[in-house]
Amino acid sequence: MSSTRTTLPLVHSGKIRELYALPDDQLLLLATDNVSAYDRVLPTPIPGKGAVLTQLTTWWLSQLGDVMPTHLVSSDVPADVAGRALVVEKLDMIPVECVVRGYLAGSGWKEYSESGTVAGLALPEGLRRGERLERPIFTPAAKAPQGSHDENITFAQLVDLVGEQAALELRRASLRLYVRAERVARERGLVLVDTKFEFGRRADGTLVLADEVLTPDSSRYWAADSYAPGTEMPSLDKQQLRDWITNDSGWNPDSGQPAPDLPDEVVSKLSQTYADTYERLTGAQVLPSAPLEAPDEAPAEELADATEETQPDAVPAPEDAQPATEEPVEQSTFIVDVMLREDIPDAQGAAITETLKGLGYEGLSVRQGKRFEVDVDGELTEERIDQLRKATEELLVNIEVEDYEISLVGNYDEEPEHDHDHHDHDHFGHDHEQHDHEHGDHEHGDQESVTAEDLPPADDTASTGGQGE
Ligand code: Q0N
Repeated sequence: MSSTRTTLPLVHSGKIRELYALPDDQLLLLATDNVSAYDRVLPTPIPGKGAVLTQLTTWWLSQLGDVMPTHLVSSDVPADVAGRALVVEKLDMIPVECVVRGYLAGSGWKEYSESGTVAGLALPEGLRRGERLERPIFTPAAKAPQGSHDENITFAQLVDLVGEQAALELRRASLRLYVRAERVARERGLVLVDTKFEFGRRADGTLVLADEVLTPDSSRYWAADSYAPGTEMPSLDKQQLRDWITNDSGWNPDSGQPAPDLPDEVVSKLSQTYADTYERLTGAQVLPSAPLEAPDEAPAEELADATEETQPDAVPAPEDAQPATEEPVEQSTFIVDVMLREDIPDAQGAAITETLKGLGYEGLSVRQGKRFEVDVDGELTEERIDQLRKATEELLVNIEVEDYEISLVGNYDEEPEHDHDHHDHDHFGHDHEQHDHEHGDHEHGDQESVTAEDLPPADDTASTGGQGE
Protein backbone atom coordinates (compact mmCIF):
# COMPACT_ATOMS: atom_id res chain seq x y z
CA MET A 1 0.00 0.00 0.00
CA SER A 2 1.42 3.38 -0.93
CA SER A 3 1.02 6.35 1.37
CA THR A 4 1.62 9.98 0.53
CA ARG A 5 4.54 10.11 2.90
CA THR A 6 6.35 7.22 1.19
CA THR A 7 5.61 7.99 -2.43
CA LEU A 8 6.28 11.72 -2.63
CA PRO A 9 9.85 13.01 -2.55
CA LEU A 10 10.67 14.50 0.84
CA VAL A 11 12.05 18.03 0.49
CA HIS A 12 12.43 18.98 4.12
CA SER A 13 11.77 17.11 7.33
CA GLY A 14 11.66 18.87 10.62
CA LYS A 15 10.03 16.09 12.72
CA ILE A 16 7.05 18.35 13.43
CA ARG A 17 6.38 19.42 9.86
CA GLU A 18 7.35 17.82 6.58
CA LEU A 19 7.50 19.16 3.04
CA TYR A 20 7.01 16.97 -0.04
CA ALA A 21 7.54 17.84 -3.68
CA LEU A 22 4.49 17.98 -5.94
CA PRO A 23 4.38 18.56 -9.71
CA ASP A 24 4.22 22.09 -11.14
CA ASP A 25 6.40 23.83 -8.57
CA GLN A 26 4.09 23.04 -5.71
CA LEU A 27 4.75 21.49 -2.32
CA LEU A 28 2.74 19.51 0.21
CA LEU A 29 3.16 21.05 3.67
CA LEU A 30 2.27 18.40 6.24
CA ALA A 31 1.89 18.80 9.99
CA THR A 32 2.51 15.76 12.19
CA ASP A 33 1.08 15.37 15.71
CA ASN A 34 4.52 15.69 17.25
CA VAL A 35 5.21 18.26 19.91
CA SER A 36 8.51 19.66 21.06
CA ALA A 37 9.66 20.97 24.39
CA TYR A 38 13.10 21.93 25.63
CA ASP A 39 14.46 21.69 22.09
CA ARG A 40 13.49 18.13 21.41
CA VAL A 41 10.62 16.19 20.03
CA LEU A 42 8.73 14.30 22.71
CA PRO A 43 8.01 10.59 22.17
CA THR A 44 4.22 10.93 22.53
CA PRO A 45 2.23 12.54 19.72
CA ILE A 46 -0.76 14.79 20.51
CA PRO A 47 -3.77 13.49 18.58
CA GLY A 48 -5.28 16.17 16.37
CA LYS A 49 -2.44 18.65 16.77
CA GLY A 50 -1.32 18.52 13.12
CA ALA A 51 -4.88 18.99 11.92
CA VAL A 52 -5.57 21.89 14.27
CA LEU A 53 -2.37 23.70 13.34
CA THR A 54 -2.92 23.14 9.61
CA GLN A 55 -6.48 24.41 9.77
CA LEU A 56 -5.45 27.32 11.94
CA THR A 57 -2.87 28.25 9.30
CA THR A 58 -5.55 28.09 6.60
CA TRP A 59 -7.88 30.26 8.64
CA TRP A 60 -5.20 32.85 9.37
CA LEU A 61 -4.16 32.94 5.73
CA SER A 62 -7.76 33.68 4.82
CA GLN A 63 -7.73 36.55 7.34
CA LEU A 64 -4.46 37.95 6.00
CA GLY A 65 -4.85 37.40 2.27
CA ASP A 66 -5.64 41.07 1.69
CA VAL A 67 -2.48 42.17 3.49
CA MET A 68 -0.19 40.29 1.09
CA PRO A 69 -0.04 37.21 -1.15
CA THR A 70 0.28 33.83 0.62
CA HIS A 71 1.69 30.51 -0.52
CA LEU A 72 -1.58 28.60 0.00
CA VAL A 73 -2.86 26.92 -3.15
CA SER A 74 -5.44 24.51 -1.80
CA SER A 75 -6.47 22.20 1.02
CA ASP A 76 -7.34 19.48 -1.48
CA VAL A 77 -4.80 16.83 -0.49
CA PRO A 78 -4.53 13.01 -0.63
CA ALA A 79 -7.01 11.24 1.67
CA ASP A 80 -4.35 9.80 3.96
CA VAL A 81 -3.21 13.30 4.95
CA ALA A 82 -6.57 15.07 4.69
CA GLY A 83 -7.03 17.91 7.19
CA ARG A 84 -3.37 18.00 8.13
CA ALA A 85 -1.69 19.06 4.90
CA LEU A 86 -1.80 21.94 2.43
CA VAL A 87 -0.77 22.39 -1.18
CA VAL A 88 1.46 25.46 -1.35
CA GLU A 89 3.41 27.36 -3.99
CA LYS A 90 7.06 26.48 -4.09
CA LEU A 91 8.95 29.66 -3.31
CA ASP A 92 12.51 30.79 -3.06
CA MET A 93 12.65 31.02 0.73
CA ILE A 94 14.32 33.89 2.55
CA PRO A 95 16.45 32.26 5.28
CA VAL A 96 15.29 34.52 8.09
CA GLU A 97 12.72 34.15 10.83
CA CYS A 98 10.68 37.33 10.95
CA VAL A 99 9.69 37.64 14.60
CA VAL A 100 7.29 40.35 15.75
CA ARG A 101 6.66 41.05 19.42
CA GLY A 102 3.75 43.13 20.66
CA TYR A 103 4.12 42.26 24.34
CA LEU A 104 7.08 41.74 26.64
CA ALA A 105 7.36 37.99 27.15
CA GLY A 106 9.81 35.12 27.08
CA SER A 107 13.33 36.02 26.03
CA GLY A 108 12.14 39.55 25.21
CA TRP A 109 11.13 40.16 28.82
CA LYS A 110 14.33 38.53 30.08
CA GLU A 111 16.54 40.81 27.99
CA TYR A 112 14.48 43.91 28.79
CA SER A 113 14.65 43.26 32.52
CA GLU A 114 18.43 42.93 32.27
CA SER A 115 19.30 45.71 29.80
CA GLY A 116 16.20 47.72 28.88
CA THR A 117 16.38 46.45 25.32
CA VAL A 118 14.73 43.71 23.28
CA ALA A 119 16.92 42.26 20.54
CA GLY A 120 19.02 45.39 20.91
CA LEU A 121 16.08 47.77 20.44
CA ALA A 122 15.82 50.34 23.22
CA LEU A 123 12.39 50.40 24.87
CA PRO A 124 10.91 52.90 27.34
CA GLU A 125 11.79 52.39 30.99
CA GLY A 126 9.44 50.94 33.55
CA LEU A 127 7.61 48.35 31.45
CA ARG A 128 6.33 45.34 33.30
CA ARG A 129 6.51 41.66 32.40
CA GLY A 130 3.81 40.94 29.84
CA GLU A 131 3.16 44.60 29.09
CA ARG A 132 1.83 45.56 25.70
CA LEU A 133 4.36 47.56 23.71
CA GLU A 134 3.26 50.90 22.37
CA ARG A 135 4.24 49.65 18.91
CA PRO A 136 5.07 46.10 17.98
CA ILE A 137 8.76 45.49 17.30
CA PHE A 138 10.43 43.48 14.57
CA THR A 139 13.19 41.22 15.92
CA PRO A 140 14.45 39.00 13.09
CA ALA A 141 16.45 35.86 13.76
CA ALA A 142 18.72 33.73 11.62
CA LYS A 143 20.59 30.50 11.96
CA ALA A 144 23.74 30.88 13.97
CA PRO A 145 26.90 30.24 11.89
CA GLN A 146 27.52 27.04 13.83
CA GLY A 147 24.83 25.16 15.65
CA SER A 148 21.22 24.92 14.68
CA HIS A 149 19.80 27.52 17.06
CA ASP A 150 18.35 30.73 15.71
CA GLU A 151 19.86 33.90 17.01
CA ASN A 152 18.45 37.39 17.00
CA ILE A 153 20.05 39.62 14.42
CA THR A 154 19.99 43.38 14.24
CA PHE A 155 18.25 45.21 11.43
CA ALA A 156 21.72 46.10 10.10
CA GLN A 157 22.65 42.41 10.01
CA LEU A 158 19.41 41.68 8.19
CA VAL A 159 20.37 44.33 5.63
CA ASP A 160 23.73 42.58 5.20
CA LEU A 161 21.98 39.25 4.70
CA VAL A 162 19.21 40.17 2.28
CA GLY A 163 19.87 43.76 1.15
CA GLU A 164 18.27 46.99 2.30
CA GLN A 165 15.20 46.89 0.07
CA ALA A 166 14.34 43.33 1.09
CA ALA A 167 15.01 44.05 4.77
CA LEU A 168 12.58 46.99 4.72
CA GLU A 169 10.06 44.88 2.83
CA LEU A 170 10.29 42.05 5.38
CA ARG A 171 9.95 44.40 8.34
CA ARG A 172 7.01 46.20 6.87
CA ALA A 173 5.20 42.99 5.88
CA SER A 174 5.83 41.39 9.28
CA LEU A 175 4.56 44.40 11.22
CA ARG A 176 1.50 44.80 9.04
CA LEU A 177 0.62 41.14 9.44
CA TYR A 178 1.12 41.27 13.19
CA VAL A 179 -0.92 44.46 13.65
CA ARG A 180 -3.81 42.88 11.81
CA ALA A 181 -3.53 39.50 13.54
CA GLU A 182 -3.16 40.98 17.01
CA ARG A 183 -6.39 42.89 16.58
CA VAL A 184 -8.25 39.91 15.17
CA ALA A 185 -7.04 37.72 18.06
CA ARG A 186 -7.96 40.35 20.64
CA GLU A 187 -11.48 40.62 19.24
CA ARG A 188 -11.73 36.89 19.89
CA GLY A 189 -10.43 36.90 23.43
CA LEU A 190 -6.81 35.98 22.77
CA VAL A 191 -3.67 38.02 23.17
CA LEU A 192 -1.20 37.45 20.35
CA VAL A 193 1.99 38.04 22.31
CA ASP A 194 4.54 37.39 19.60
CA THR A 195 4.90 35.39 16.42
CA LYS A 196 7.31 34.28 13.74
CA PHE A 197 6.68 34.63 10.02
CA GLU A 198 8.61 33.15 7.10
CA PHE A 199 8.57 34.58 3.61
CA GLY A 200 9.63 33.49 0.16
CA ARG A 201 9.63 34.94 -3.32
CA ARG A 202 7.98 33.95 -6.55
CA ALA A 203 10.08 33.83 -9.70
CA ASP A 204 8.86 37.36 -10.49
CA GLY A 205 10.19 38.64 -7.15
CA THR A 206 6.85 39.00 -5.36
CA LEU A 207 7.19 38.58 -1.59
CA VAL A 208 4.84 35.85 -0.35
CA LEU A 209 3.87 34.76 3.16
CA ALA A 210 4.86 31.09 3.64
CA ASP A 211 5.08 28.33 6.23
CA GLU A 212 2.67 27.75 9.07
CA VAL A 213 1.08 31.00 10.13
CA LEU A 214 0.17 32.18 13.64
CA THR A 215 -0.07 28.68 15.10
CA PRO A 216 0.75 27.98 18.74
CA ASP A 217 4.04 26.47 17.51
CA SER A 218 5.08 29.73 15.86
CA SER A 219 3.36 32.13 18.24
CA ARG A 220 2.68 32.79 21.86
CA TYR A 221 -0.96 33.29 22.85
CA TRP A 222 -2.45 34.27 26.18
CA ALA A 223 -6.09 34.21 27.23
CA ALA A 224 -7.26 37.84 27.20
CA ASP A 225 -9.51 37.33 30.23
CA SER A 226 -6.57 36.41 32.44
CA TYR A 227 -4.21 39.02 30.95
CA ALA A 228 -2.45 40.60 33.91
CA PRO A 229 0.77 42.46 33.16
CA GLY A 230 3.25 42.34 36.00
CA THR A 231 2.59 38.65 36.56
CA GLU A 232 3.92 35.61 34.80
CA MET A 233 1.32 34.51 32.27
CA PRO A 234 1.38 30.97 30.90
CA SER A 235 1.20 30.63 27.14
CA LEU A 236 -1.88 28.67 26.19
CA ASP A 237 -0.34 25.49 24.87
CA LYS A 238 3.09 24.65 26.16
CA GLN A 239 2.69 25.60 29.76
CA GLN A 240 0.86 22.48 30.86
CA LEU A 241 3.56 20.45 29.21
CA ARG A 242 6.36 22.37 30.87
CA ASP A 243 4.57 22.22 34.22
CA TRP A 244 4.26 18.46 34.00
CA ILE A 245 7.87 18.04 32.92
CA THR A 246 9.30 20.25 35.66
CA ASN A 247 6.94 19.26 38.49
CA ASP A 248 5.84 15.70 37.88
CA SER A 249 7.86 13.83 35.26
CA GLY A 250 11.04 13.33 37.23
CA TRP A 251 12.89 14.03 33.98
CA ASN A 252 15.61 16.63 33.80
CA PRO A 253 15.83 17.99 30.24
CA ASP A 254 19.53 18.74 30.82
CA SER A 255 20.32 15.22 31.94
CA GLY A 256 20.88 13.78 28.49
CA GLN A 257 18.27 11.14 29.23
CA PRO A 258 15.54 10.65 26.60
CA ALA A 259 12.25 12.42 27.27
CA PRO A 260 9.61 10.23 28.96
CA ASP A 261 6.23 9.27 27.48
CA LEU A 262 3.49 11.74 28.34
CA PRO A 263 0.67 10.50 30.57
CA ASP A 264 -2.79 10.27 29.00
CA GLU A 265 -4.24 13.18 30.93
CA VAL A 266 -1.45 15.51 29.80
CA VAL A 267 -1.95 14.36 26.20
CA SER A 268 -5.71 14.86 26.25
CA LYS A 269 -5.41 18.23 27.98
CA LEU A 270 -3.00 19.38 25.28
CA SER A 271 -5.27 18.08 22.50
CA GLN A 272 -8.11 20.00 24.09
CA THR A 273 -6.08 23.21 24.39
CA TYR A 274 -5.17 23.14 20.70
CA ALA A 275 -8.82 22.54 19.75
CA ASP A 276 -10.00 25.28 22.12
CA THR A 277 -7.59 27.80 20.63
CA TYR A 278 -8.84 26.93 17.16
CA GLU A 279 -12.48 27.24 18.15
CA ARG A 280 -11.93 30.47 20.00
CA LEU A 281 -10.25 32.09 17.02
CA THR A 282 -12.34 30.71 14.18
CA GLY A 283 -15.65 30.07 15.92
CA ALA A 284 -15.70 26.68 14.18
CA GLN A 285 -14.91 23.09 15.09
CA VAL A 286 -11.78 21.42 13.78
CA LEU A 287 -12.48 19.10 10.87
CA PRO A 288 -11.49 15.50 11.55
CA SER A 289 -8.30 14.24 9.96
CA ALA A 290 -6.87 10.87 9.15
CA PRO A 291 -4.56 9.47 11.81
CA LEU A 292 -1.02 9.75 10.57
CA GLU A 293 0.64 6.48 9.67
CA ALA A 294 4.38 6.31 9.96
CA PRO A 295 6.10 6.23 6.59
CA ASP A 296 7.46 2.77 5.72
CA GLU A 297 10.93 4.22 5.44
CA ALA A 298 12.11 6.72 7.96
CA PRO A 299 12.63 10.20 6.51
CA ALA A 300 16.27 10.97 5.80
CA GLU A 301 17.69 12.01 9.16
CA GLU A 302 20.26 14.39 7.73
CA LEU A 303 17.44 16.56 6.45
CA ALA A 304 16.06 17.01 9.93
CA ASP A 305 16.87 20.20 11.73
CA ALA A 306 15.79 22.03 14.82
CA THR A 307 13.70 24.74 13.22
CA GLU A 308 10.60 23.23 14.77
CA GLU A 309 10.97 24.78 18.17
CA THR A 310 9.66 27.94 16.67
CA GLN A 311 8.63 29.88 19.75
CA PRO A 312 10.45 33.16 19.23
CA ASP A 313 12.81 32.57 22.09
CA ALA A 314 16.20 32.85 20.47
CA VAL A 315 19.10 34.17 22.51
CA PRO A 316 19.35 37.91 21.89
CA ALA A 317 22.38 39.86 20.77
CA PRO A 318 21.77 43.25 22.40
CA GLU A 319 24.62 45.21 20.83
CA ASP A 320 23.80 48.42 19.01
CA ALA A 321 20.65 49.77 20.56
CA GLN A 322 18.39 51.59 18.13
CA PRO A 323 15.14 53.39 18.86
CA ALA A 324 12.22 51.02 18.49
CA THR A 325 10.03 53.84 17.28
CA GLU A 326 11.59 53.78 13.81
CA GLU A 327 9.68 50.67 12.77
CA PRO A 328 7.59 51.67 9.77
CA VAL A 329 4.20 50.05 9.68
CA GLU A 330 1.15 51.06 7.77
CA GLN A 331 -0.63 52.56 10.68
CA SER A 332 -1.71 56.08 11.56
CA THR A 333 -2.23 57.67 14.92
CA PHE A 334 -5.07 60.10 15.42
CA ILE A 335 -5.91 62.24 18.38
CA VAL A 336 -9.61 62.64 19.02
CA ASP A 337 -10.43 65.55 21.30
CA VAL A 338 -13.91 65.63 22.72
CA MET A 339 -15.41 68.68 24.42
CA LEU A 340 -18.86 69.36 25.79
CA ARG A 341 -20.74 71.70 23.50
CA GLU A 342 -20.60 75.37 24.55
CA ASP A 343 -24.31 75.35 25.43
CA ILE A 344 -24.03 72.33 27.74
CA PRO A 345 -23.19 73.05 31.39
CA ASP A 346 -19.88 71.51 32.40
CA ALA A 347 -20.05 70.73 36.11
CA GLN A 348 -16.51 69.40 36.37
CA GLY A 349 -15.07 72.30 34.43
CA ALA A 350 -16.99 74.67 36.70
CA ALA A 351 -15.62 72.88 39.78
CA ILE A 352 -12.07 73.28 38.46
CA THR A 353 -12.77 76.95 37.74
CA GLU A 354 -13.89 77.34 41.37
CA THR A 355 -10.84 75.49 42.71
CA LEU A 356 -8.50 77.71 40.71
CA LYS A 357 -10.33 80.79 42.02
CA GLY A 358 -9.79 79.47 45.57
CA LEU A 359 -6.08 79.22 44.77
CA GLY A 360 -6.05 82.82 43.69
CA TYR A 361 -6.29 82.37 39.92
CA GLU A 362 -8.93 84.89 38.84
CA GLY A 363 -10.38 85.27 35.38
CA LEU A 364 -9.81 81.66 34.25
CA SER A 365 -12.75 79.67 32.99
CA VAL A 366 -12.11 75.98 32.52
CA ARG A 367 -14.06 73.55 30.41
CA GLN A 368 -13.14 69.92 30.65
CA GLY A 369 -12.71 67.57 27.74
CA LYS A 370 -11.30 64.16 27.03
CA ARG A 371 -8.71 62.97 24.59
CA PHE A 372 -8.35 59.64 22.82
CA GLU A 373 -5.43 58.29 20.85
CA VAL A 374 -6.63 56.06 18.04
CA ASP A 375 -4.35 53.87 15.93
CA VAL A 376 -5.76 53.14 12.50
CA ASP A 377 -4.06 50.30 10.69
CA GLY A 378 -4.14 49.85 6.96
CA GLU A 379 -3.75 52.33 4.18
CA LEU A 380 -5.09 55.76 5.02
CA THR A 381 -7.93 56.24 2.57
CA GLU A 382 -10.86 58.65 2.67
CA GLU A 383 -13.05 55.70 3.64
CA ARG A 384 -10.86 54.88 6.62
CA ILE A 385 -11.03 58.48 7.81
CA ASP A 386 -14.78 58.43 7.34
CA GLN A 387 -14.91 55.24 9.33
CA LEU A 388 -12.94 56.85 12.14
CA ARG A 389 -15.34 59.80 12.11
CA LYS A 390 -18.31 57.43 12.34
CA ALA A 391 -16.69 55.39 15.12
CA THR A 392 -15.98 58.59 17.00
CA GLU A 393 -19.59 59.65 16.79
CA GLU A 394 -20.79 56.20 17.71
CA LEU A 395 -18.45 55.37 20.56
CA LEU A 396 -16.65 58.41 21.85
CA VAL A 397 -19.07 61.24 21.42
CA ASN A 398 -22.60 61.92 22.43
CA ILE A 399 -23.29 64.33 19.59
CA GLU A 400 -26.21 65.89 21.46
CA VAL A 401 -23.88 67.28 24.08
CA GLU A 402 -20.34 66.88 22.81
CA ASP A 403 -18.22 68.22 20.06
CA TYR A 404 -15.09 66.61 18.68
CA GLU A 405 -12.05 67.18 16.58
CA ILE A 406 -9.77 64.64 14.95
CA SER A 407 -6.11 65.31 14.21
CA LEU A 408 -3.65 63.05 12.47
CA VAL A 409 -0.46 63.15 14.49
CA GLY A 410 1.52 60.22 13.10
CA ASN A 411 1.62 58.19 9.96
CA TYR A 412 3.76 55.11 9.82
CA ASP A 413 3.22 54.11 6.22
CA GLU A 414 6.47 55.50 4.87
CA GLU A 415 10.10 55.31 5.82
CA PRO A 416 10.72 57.73 8.68
CA GLU A 417 13.27 59.84 6.74
CA HIS A 418 10.87 61.21 4.16
CA ASP A 419 7.57 61.27 5.90
CA HIS A 420 7.42 64.86 6.92
CA ASP A 421 5.90 66.40 3.86
CA HIS A 422 2.45 64.92 3.97
CA HIS A 423 -0.33 63.94 6.35
CA ASP A 424 1.32 65.36 9.46
CA HIS A 425 -1.10 67.55 11.32
CA ASP A 426 -3.74 67.21 8.67
CA HIS A 427 -6.98 68.23 10.17
CA PHE A 428 -10.11 66.18 9.86
CA GLY A 429 -12.49 68.17 11.99
CA HIS A 430 -16.11 67.37 11.35
CA ASP A 431 -18.56 69.71 9.70
CA HIS A 432 -21.15 70.28 12.40
CA GLU A 433 -21.67 73.99 11.86
CA GLN A 434 -22.27 76.08 14.98
CA HIS A 435 -20.06 74.36 17.51
CA ASP A 436 -16.69 74.42 15.93
CA HIS A 437 -13.94 75.03 18.43
CA GLU A 438 -11.23 76.44 16.20
CA HIS A 439 -8.70 74.46 18.16
CA GLY A 440 -6.00 74.93 15.60
CA ASP A 441 -3.16 72.50 15.18
CA HIS A 442 -1.95 70.44 18.06
CA GLU A 443 1.64 70.97 18.90
CA HIS A 444 2.64 67.37 18.53
CA GLY A 445 6.12 66.35 17.56
CA ASP A 446 7.27 64.55 14.48
CA GLN A 447 5.83 61.14 13.85
CA GLU A 448 8.90 59.47 15.34
CA SER A 449 8.12 61.00 18.68
CA VAL A 450 4.36 60.73 18.70
CA THR A 451 3.82 58.72 21.82
CA ALA A 452 2.20 59.11 25.18
CA GLU A 453 4.47 62.02 26.03
CA ASP A 454 2.58 64.08 23.49
CA LEU A 455 -0.58 63.55 25.41
CA PRO A 456 -1.48 65.17 28.70
CA PRO A 457 -1.96 62.77 31.60
CA ALA A 458 -5.54 61.52 31.81
CA ASP A 459 -6.32 63.76 34.77
CA ASP A 460 -4.62 66.85 33.41
CA THR A 461 -7.83 68.78 33.16
CA ALA A 462 -6.43 72.28 33.11
CA SER A 463 -4.33 71.75 30.00
CA THR A 464 -7.20 70.13 28.16
CA GLY A 465 -9.53 72.94 29.03
CA GLY A 466 -6.97 75.47 28.01
CA GLN A 467 -6.45 74.38 24.46
CA GLY A 468 -9.36 76.27 22.96
CA GLU A 469 -7.45 79.51 23.06
C1 Q0N B 1 10.09 25.80 2.90
N1 Q0N B 1 10.67 25.53 5.01
C2 Q0N B 1 10.66 25.63 6.46
C3 Q0N B 1 13.42 29.12 5.48
C4 Q0N B 1 12.92 27.67 5.53
N2 Q0N B 1 6.30 27.54 0.15
C5 Q0N B 1 7.58 27.08 0.31
N3 Q0N B 1 8.37 26.99 -0.77
C6 Q0N B 1 9.63 26.55 -0.64
N4 Q0N B 1 10.16 26.17 0.51
C7 Q0N B 1 9.43 26.21 1.65
C8 Q0N B 1 8.09 26.67 1.56
C9 Q0N B 1 7.23 26.75 2.72
N5 Q0N B 1 6.56 26.83 3.63
C10 Q0N B 1 9.77 26.09 4.19
N6 Q0N B 1 11.56 24.87 4.29
C11 Q0N B 1 11.25 25.03 2.99
C12 Q0N B 1 12.04 25.92 6.98
N7 Q0N B 1 12.45 27.33 6.90
C13 Q0N B 1 13.46 27.62 7.90
C14 Q0N B 1 13.99 29.05 7.79
O1 Q0N B 1 14.39 29.36 6.46
